[in-house]
Amino acid sequence: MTPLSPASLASLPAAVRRPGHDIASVTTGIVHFGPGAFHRAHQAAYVDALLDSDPSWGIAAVSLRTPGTVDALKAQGGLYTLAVLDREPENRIIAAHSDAIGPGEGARLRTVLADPRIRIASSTVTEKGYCLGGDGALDLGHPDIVHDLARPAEPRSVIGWIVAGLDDRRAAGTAPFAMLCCDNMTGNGGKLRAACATLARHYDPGLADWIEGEVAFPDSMVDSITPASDEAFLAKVAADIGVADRAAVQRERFSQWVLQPFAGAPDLASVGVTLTSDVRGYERAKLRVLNGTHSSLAYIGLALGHETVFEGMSDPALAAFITRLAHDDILPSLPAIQGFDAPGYADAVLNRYRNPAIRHLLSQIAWDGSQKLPYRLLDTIGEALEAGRPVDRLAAPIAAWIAFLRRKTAAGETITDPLADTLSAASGNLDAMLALRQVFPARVAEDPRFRDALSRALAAFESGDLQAVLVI
Ligand code: CS2
Repeated sequence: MTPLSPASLASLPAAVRRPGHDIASVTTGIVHFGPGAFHRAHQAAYVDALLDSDPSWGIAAVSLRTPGTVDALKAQGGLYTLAVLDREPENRIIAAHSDAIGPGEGARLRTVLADPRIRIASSTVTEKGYCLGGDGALDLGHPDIVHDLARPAEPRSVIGWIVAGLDDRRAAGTAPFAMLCCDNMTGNGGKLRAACATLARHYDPGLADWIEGEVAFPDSMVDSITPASDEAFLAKVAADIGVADRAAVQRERFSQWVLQPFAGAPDLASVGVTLTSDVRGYERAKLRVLNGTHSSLAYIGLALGHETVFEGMSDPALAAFITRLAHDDILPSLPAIQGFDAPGYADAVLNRYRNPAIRHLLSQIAWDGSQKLPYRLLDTIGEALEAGRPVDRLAAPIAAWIAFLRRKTAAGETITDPLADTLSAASGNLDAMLALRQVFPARVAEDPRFRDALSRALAAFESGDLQAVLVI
């Protein structure tokens, strides 16, 4: 089958939405680390629309370790299909990537990062990609950071690359690029700034000061449900559009990007980005309400034998539990934001899970629990304990996670998590789990109210009496 490319655009069915700009006129203004499905479905869709009015913001997609996406983007002239799965489905061709940099092209990346035309660098490398410890600060013992400290000119981590890129620009007297972290972490911009400054300080304190003082690291909240692209999905896209597309992505129609304003930014508001200095409130609401209930659905739903988010929400007892968790336990932990209807937001989020066109695997959401749960649930639990609110319901998904780790360990199955070996070894013993400070903050782990609630819920999961959990 012919691959999708600028040359094959003309042959696509009329219903396929084409780019609104001249692809050949686009130049690179953004370097993006981690061009996975989420980036291609979310940020790139905003940039694709932005290019219609300003072609100087094309994206260079960087993936130095895994070649798949970069190879596909190169072969397809940067084009791919965004399948919007909703009541009114749509196939839209995204043409936001003007360059792609893959394994073995580190020297070229260095040159691109130094180019003054690059005004933004951004990243979606998932929580674990930032090499942070349990306290949210750079983990100086992380093997990639140990490497980058020893050989800063040949970085391995994304932090090392950002610092090297900024170092070159400072040396050349070029203004820094703004660095946009687009991952699901509380205070993501501030965390990335601190991590970059920490690494830089180890070999050049002047650079560290410059990074802290001169480089913008806006906080952001990103949101759009984007299931991974599997072979069945790619085959459906090929059948729909009549050409092969190895970089196609799928998502719901809903998409939100809330970003702190920064100097030199393009007109992102014109393409639907919300620019506000109060990103924290949105970020916290999204992480706790959406990602918190998502992870809860994943671990409890898998224990109940469900496969997808839609299936989990079609189980009345589980859906009722998740609804109580959102309204009664998570919402009380959110600060009031002016004009923000928190209960309405929670209902809208839960409704998005009931989209029958989206097949979002619970097993995908269950990846990397050690990296996700601190932001998604443990912060909420810590605040509930401090305020004297009950934590019985909130402890249930954590117990479900531990039960999940035990099942995987017993079955000899792979746990997809950077701490897999540690988790596997500790999961059999609740005290050993609670002692993992990379995951459980002391204020949560050492509180008997949490420990009791957790061990009661875990006992229910172990005995298979899941109804006892779902009626909490
Ligand atoms: C999900 C997120 O995989 C996961 O852990 O919770 O990817 C979620 O779909 C997005 O954050 C939605 O914006």
